[in-house]
Amino acid sequence: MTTDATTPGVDAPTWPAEFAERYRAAGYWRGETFGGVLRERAAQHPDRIALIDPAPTRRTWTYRQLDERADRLAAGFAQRGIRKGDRVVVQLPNIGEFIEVVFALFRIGALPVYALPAHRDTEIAHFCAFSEAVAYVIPDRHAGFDHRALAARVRADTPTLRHVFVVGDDPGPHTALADVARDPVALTGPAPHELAFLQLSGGTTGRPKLIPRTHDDYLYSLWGSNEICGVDADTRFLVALPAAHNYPMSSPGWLGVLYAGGTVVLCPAPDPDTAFPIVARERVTMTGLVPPLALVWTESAATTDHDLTSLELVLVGGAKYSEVAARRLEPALGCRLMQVFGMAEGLVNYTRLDDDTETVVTTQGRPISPHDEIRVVDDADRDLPDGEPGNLLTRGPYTIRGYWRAPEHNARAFTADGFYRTGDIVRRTPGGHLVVEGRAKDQINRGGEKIAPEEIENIILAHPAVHDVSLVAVPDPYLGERSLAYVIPRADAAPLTAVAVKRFVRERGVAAYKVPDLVEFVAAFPQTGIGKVSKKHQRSAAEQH
Ligand code: OOB
Repeated sequence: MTTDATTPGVDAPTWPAEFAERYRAAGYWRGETFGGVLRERAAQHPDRIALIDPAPTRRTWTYRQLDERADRLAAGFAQRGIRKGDRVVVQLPNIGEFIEVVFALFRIGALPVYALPAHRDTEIAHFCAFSEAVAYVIPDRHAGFDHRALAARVRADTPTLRHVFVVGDDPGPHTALADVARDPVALTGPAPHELAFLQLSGGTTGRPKLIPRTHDDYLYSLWGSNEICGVDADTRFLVALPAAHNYPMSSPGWLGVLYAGGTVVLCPAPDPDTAFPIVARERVTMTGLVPPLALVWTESAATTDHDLTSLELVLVGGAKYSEVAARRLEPALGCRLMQVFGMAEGLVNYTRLDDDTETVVTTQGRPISPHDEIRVVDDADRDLPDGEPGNLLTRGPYTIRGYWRAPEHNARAFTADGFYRTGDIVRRTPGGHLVVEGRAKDQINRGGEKIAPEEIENIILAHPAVHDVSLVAVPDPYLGERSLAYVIPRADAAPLTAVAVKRFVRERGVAAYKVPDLVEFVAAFPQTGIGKVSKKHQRSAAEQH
């Protein structure tokens, strides 16, 4: 057997053999690959529509066309030297090429690293350098930003990066993706137990971690989600959130819908003005939203002229959805609500279609799999009785056993027997549903977008007029949370303004959602008993905002 970067256990811990055998014996790991699944669906129903990209001019792909396109792009990538195990950072918005590119990479066994469209120099340079990426795929421009210039900067600093592929009319100094496709060639491809891609973690540390997912484990999370959500060949799923995020990818997401032979409808932006006409025109049956979007969809539905009657199910997750808001969704949108509480590391919980309304509006669901092991523990890892809030630990057939190339972090983020420390505080109801009560990890959840305070604190600390900084969450009626930077200025430096701090972060090149929403200058930080900054005190002080 050959060993390369796709082999589990090489760059990150993997499931011990006895667990892998158990998951195979239970029928969860079916021995399929993403490339193989698309090939099968194309053989089963070649002319069914797999993908619709409605903007700016409507384009469609049948299963046969998507399959052929993946083959031709894979041949072109392979001809340019992209091999099994190579990492390729993919930063594309919700456009058809995103799906084509990742299936082409799956066919080769090259690993997509999913960057979000909002990521900028700091994040992209890190993903490319840390993953030793050989290629980076971008749009020419998106949302007013020139990705070609960013790519040129990152390429100059990243010796491994040999190719930049550009979707759009003008590739600049890079290669047009449109010129890559070739006549198909025979490719060995990956085995089902091997890595399929690297997903991003929301993160709590200075740098986002990479999450290694295998074909076997991720495909199980897809068909497991499909069974729970009732996804089948008639499902028309709207990808409203960024397609690169784990939630719209797999809960049940565009990958789940393609697995089931349904139709994926891409949405360029998730606001009602953009999404509602597409829902109406394409007869969308299902979508997944974060709570702030669910709020605006619920409000806008009351006055819209667009016909939303095709909607059967809306999933809401990524951040805590308030009970009050949850109660309003079904009557407003005329469809079923399902809450989803998941994480890119694995574990996904759903309320069920046959749950009563109280359960759907007051809980965040229960795990996909009977083999998802759930522990709710105190700070000394002692199990707590049902009903008591505690730290959620989990282990199972689609939850990773370790991050990619992060042994020190893994020692903290996982127990010795392989449970992932989610950092979430939950309570379990007598019916086995989980209720998210809070968070122990140092993270800000800004309407589903995760911010690792340390990452932004490190940037602000580099400002010459800053002595110290602490980033905390402030409650927000719309987003759930926003970020507040408490800054201690240097006594000997010129006076600093909030605007200057925000501009400094923005100019370092990070995703806009990570720029502090609020900045407050203070003389000192509250301390814990052992002299560390007390974020708990800062958070409760911040609640006054
Ligand atoms: C999803 O994935 P990530 O990796 O961006 O974030 C995971 C974290 C969880 O650990 C939890 O802190 C929070 O997001 N979260 C929720 C939640 N869903 C996620 N907190 C409260 N209520 C919820 N319903 O966000 C994600 C991945 C797959 C499916 C859905 C969401």
